[in-house]
Amino acid sequence: MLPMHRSVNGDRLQHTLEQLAYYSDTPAPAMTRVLFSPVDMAARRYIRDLCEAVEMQIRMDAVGNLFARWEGVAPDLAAIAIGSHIDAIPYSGQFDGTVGVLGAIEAIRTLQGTGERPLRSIELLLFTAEEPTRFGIGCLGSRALAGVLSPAELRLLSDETGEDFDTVRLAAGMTGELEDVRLPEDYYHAFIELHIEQGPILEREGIPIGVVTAIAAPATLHLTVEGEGGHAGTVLMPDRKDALTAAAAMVLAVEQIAATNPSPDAVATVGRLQVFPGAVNSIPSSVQLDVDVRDIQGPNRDAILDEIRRRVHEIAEERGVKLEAVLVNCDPPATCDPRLIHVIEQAAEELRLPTQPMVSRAYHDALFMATLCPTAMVFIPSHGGISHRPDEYTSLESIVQGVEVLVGALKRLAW
Ligand code: HGY
Ligand code: MN
Ligand code: MN
Repeated sequence: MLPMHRSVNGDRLQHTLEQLAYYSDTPAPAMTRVLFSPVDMAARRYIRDLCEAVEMQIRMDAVGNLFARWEGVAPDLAAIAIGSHIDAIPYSGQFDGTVGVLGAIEAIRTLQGTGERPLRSIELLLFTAEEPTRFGIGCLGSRALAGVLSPAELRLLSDETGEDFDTVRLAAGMTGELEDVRLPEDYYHAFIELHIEQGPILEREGIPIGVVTAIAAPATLHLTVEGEGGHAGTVLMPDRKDALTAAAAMVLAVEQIAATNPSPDAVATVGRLQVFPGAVNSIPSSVQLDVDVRDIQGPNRDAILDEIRRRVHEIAEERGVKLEAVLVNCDPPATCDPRLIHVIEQAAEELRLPTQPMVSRAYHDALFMATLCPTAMVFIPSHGGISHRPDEYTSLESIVQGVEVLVGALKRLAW
């Protein structure tokens, strides 16, 4: 029996978005919320309080994934999972991830308002560290849930200060065994993630709802360039092995390889570069840089990665510097479940909301949840396609529409 429900409470949802935005290490509208930082811990506490206030059973696993369950009348049936992340890269926006977490809570509150309990439990998932900011790898929590990141690999992770993941998570109160994080394949019946598009298509086409069919394949290459340091005044140009000029040539090669690839979905970015010793009058002796490479087609992404690795080693050779290239992650793309896509399209149709099937060029926790259970994503428009910037914006109307579709999908899946 599908419960009739009142529509989503937009004011309440707006309030929770504004409250969550307070927890940032940079002044509004820029968001910075890095894994297990004090603002991240306070934001997690806020989400917990919201869930506890609406009779959801809460648990936290050893890596900090938060689970809030609204128990169904048949608790032994595999639950329907919904959710996203609340961590935010430095100087980013207020909507990436958060609309999927707060929208999920609002969807559950809306359904609770019908006075009817679902057959299947509905479980909110707040994934730990979707962003790679602190430990250099994205989707840390969903990888661990899906067994893509093993306890041994988790123990090898360390941040820029040299603190290892295990120490940091225990200090943050994330107790429990890393060996207990992985979920069995049949643990969830389905997973749906509501997320901003982070691209221009929906707004440009005037379509309120995107239904994701596939999620891009991300890879990250960590390069360490070792040259010879020295005095900026006394070492003459022919005698130099400058690590930074070599790294600069590598950065331009990365851009050139992706920009000239025939695939329009091929992208490659160097977003982080650290120079040592970093003195104005000292020739850089060492440079660390991270290369983010993606394409919707896995094989094409791999070909780009191979070309980049070949070219940067060539540049190192030409310039007489040493190069170490470490592949941090190289993930397959994900395909969303056709039946879930149909459920989302039906829910949108019932609301008379036009939909557009589309690929996601950003990665999401759904990329790894898709290895655990049937998975799909609902996109809502990003103004100007802007994301990972303080001026990231999605209207409350669009967010409410996304949550209404999520409610419609849950009515079809959990009852
Ligand atoms: O980088 C991404 O695609 C995601 O926003 N973390
Ligand atoms: Mn992001
Ligand atoms: Mn995100």
